[in-house]
Amino acid sequence: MKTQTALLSVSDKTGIVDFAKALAQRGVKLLSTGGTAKLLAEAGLPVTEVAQHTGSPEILDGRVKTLHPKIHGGLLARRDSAEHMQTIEAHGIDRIDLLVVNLYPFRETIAKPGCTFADAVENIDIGGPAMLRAAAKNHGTPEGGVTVVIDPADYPRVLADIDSPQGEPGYALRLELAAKVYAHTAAYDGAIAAYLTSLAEAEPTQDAQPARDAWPRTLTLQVKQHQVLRYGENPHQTAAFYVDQPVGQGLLGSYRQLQGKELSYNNIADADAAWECVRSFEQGACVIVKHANPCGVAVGDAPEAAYQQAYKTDPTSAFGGIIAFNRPVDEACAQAITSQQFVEVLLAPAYTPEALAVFTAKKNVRVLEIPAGDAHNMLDIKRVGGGWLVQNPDDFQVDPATLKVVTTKQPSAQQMQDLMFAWKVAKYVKSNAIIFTGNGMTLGIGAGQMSRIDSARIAAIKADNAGLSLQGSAVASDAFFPFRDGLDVVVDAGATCVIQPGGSVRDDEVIAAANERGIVMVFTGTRHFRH
Ligand code: 93A
Repeated sequence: MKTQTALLSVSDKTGIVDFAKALAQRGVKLLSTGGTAKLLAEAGLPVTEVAQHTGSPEILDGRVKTLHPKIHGGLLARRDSAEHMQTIEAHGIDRIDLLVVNLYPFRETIAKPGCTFADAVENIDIGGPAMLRAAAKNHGTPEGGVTVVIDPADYPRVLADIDSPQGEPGYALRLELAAKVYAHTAAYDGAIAAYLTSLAEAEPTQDAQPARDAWPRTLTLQVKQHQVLRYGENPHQTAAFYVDQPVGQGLLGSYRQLQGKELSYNNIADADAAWECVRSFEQGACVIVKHANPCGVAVGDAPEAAYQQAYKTDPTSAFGGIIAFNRPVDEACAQAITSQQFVEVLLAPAYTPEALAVFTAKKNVRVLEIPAGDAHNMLDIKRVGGGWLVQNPDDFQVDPATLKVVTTKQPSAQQMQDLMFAWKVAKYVKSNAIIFTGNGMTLGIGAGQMSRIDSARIAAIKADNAGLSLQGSAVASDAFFPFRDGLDVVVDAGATCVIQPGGSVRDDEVIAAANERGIVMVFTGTRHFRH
C-alpha cells in the first residue's frame, strides 16, 4: 500500500526538515502540528496543519491538538479490512500511513535544576503517546500497515525502504519500529510514575541511618538493555547487562570500551568491585580483583608503582584478574602489567596513547575508560526468591576524628595511616574480611569466610605464601571480633595495630587481650559487612 499521508509531530526536531522534504519529493502528503508545521512551512514545504485537516483548532494551550477521530481513525483503521476502509471513507477520514512523533521532553525537563511541578506536568505528553500506540498497534501484516518512527536515527531506514523495489516500508521494519515504540512509551510512563512517586513519598536518604518510613512503597527503576551477554555467571545461564537511565558519570555503567573481547557477566561484576574500591581513594591507587574480592590494593603516585605493590600481595590470584586505577595509565604501567601477568579487564579514567599502543599488541585485553564523575548509585539491590532486598549503598566514610583508641598504647602516625588504608579496603572485601596492610599496600587478605578466625588465618597464610612479612603490620576487621581468638591470630602473625568497629558483648575481653599483647586497637563504631 503506497505511503499516501504522513503525520509529523515532533518535539526533537533533529533532521525533521530533511526527512519531510524527502517524503514530499516522493509524493507523500504532509500533515503536522503547530510548531512542527511552522518549521516545515518555513522550509518551503507543502504542509497541512492538523487543525485544518480535522477542522478542530488546537485548544487548552495545545493539550488537545491531535486527539481527534480524523487522526486516530486514520491511524487505526485496519488496512486488510474492507469494512474499516469503508467506515473511514464514510466519515471522510484519510488513511495516515506514516507517523513521525517524538514526545515532550519529560525526563529532560525534570532533570533541569529548578524545574517546577507545573513545568513537569505540562511536559507529560498525552496526544503523542496516544498516536504512537495507535500506529504501533496497526503496524499490520506483510501486506500493509502503518509505519511509526520515534527516533530520528530511523529516518534514513524508512526512506531506504520506500526507495527499495518494494516501494514501501516492509513488514520487518514496521514490526521493529512498533516494538521500539512500546518500549519507549513504557519507559516514558515509568519516568512519570517515578517522578510522581518521589513527590508523594520522600526519596531514600544517603544518611548512614535513613529514616525507616522514608522508603517508597513502590519502586520504579529506569534501566535500558545495554548488552545481551554471551552467557551468565556460568555457560548454561543466559544474561544481559542493563544500565541506569541516565547512567551517573564515574560509575561502571558509563564505561567506554576502547579495545578487547566482549565483556562477560563475571567481567562486569568484578570490574564493578574493582572500580568501586579504587575510586574510593583520594591518592593514586591500584586495585586487583578476582572473583569479586580485591586480591591486591596499593596506593602510589605513579600507577606503575601502585600496580607493582598491589601485585605483590598475591601474584597467584592476580593471574587473570581485573585491574583498576584511579589515575591515567601511562606506558610504563601498561608495560609492567602486560609483561608480568595475564589480565582480563583494565579500568582507568584515561590512558596515554603510548599505553594504548602497548595494549593493542594484546588484543584480547578489555580496556575500559570510565568518564570522570562522582555519581553514586541511589540504591543497592539484591535479588532473592520472589523479591528484592534494597538498601542505600555503603558509602559511609569514617571521620578519623571520631575514631576511638581503646588500648593504653596509642597509634603512631604511620600506624594510623596503615589502619585507615586497611579500613578502606575492608569495605570492599566480602565478609568476614580480615586485611593486613603496611606502607600503603595490602599484605594479606582473608575474604568470605563464615568465621572471622578463619579469615584471619587465611590472610596470614596468603601473606606467607607471597613471601611478605607481617611484622609490624596493621589489620582491619570489617566487623567486631566476637572473641579474643581472632585477635590472637593476627597478633601472632605480627600485627601491632588493629582497626575494627567494636560493639561486641565481649569488647572488654578483646580490649584486655589487645592490652595484654601490647598492641594498639582502634574502634570505628561502624561495620562494613559485604555479601
Ligand atoms: O499536549 S499533548 O499531549 N496533546 C496532543 O493532542 C498532542 N499531539 C501531539 N501533546 C501532543 N503532541 C505532541 O506535540 C507530540 O508528541 C510532539 O512532541 C509535540 C509537537 O508539537 P509541535 O509540533 O507543536 O512542536
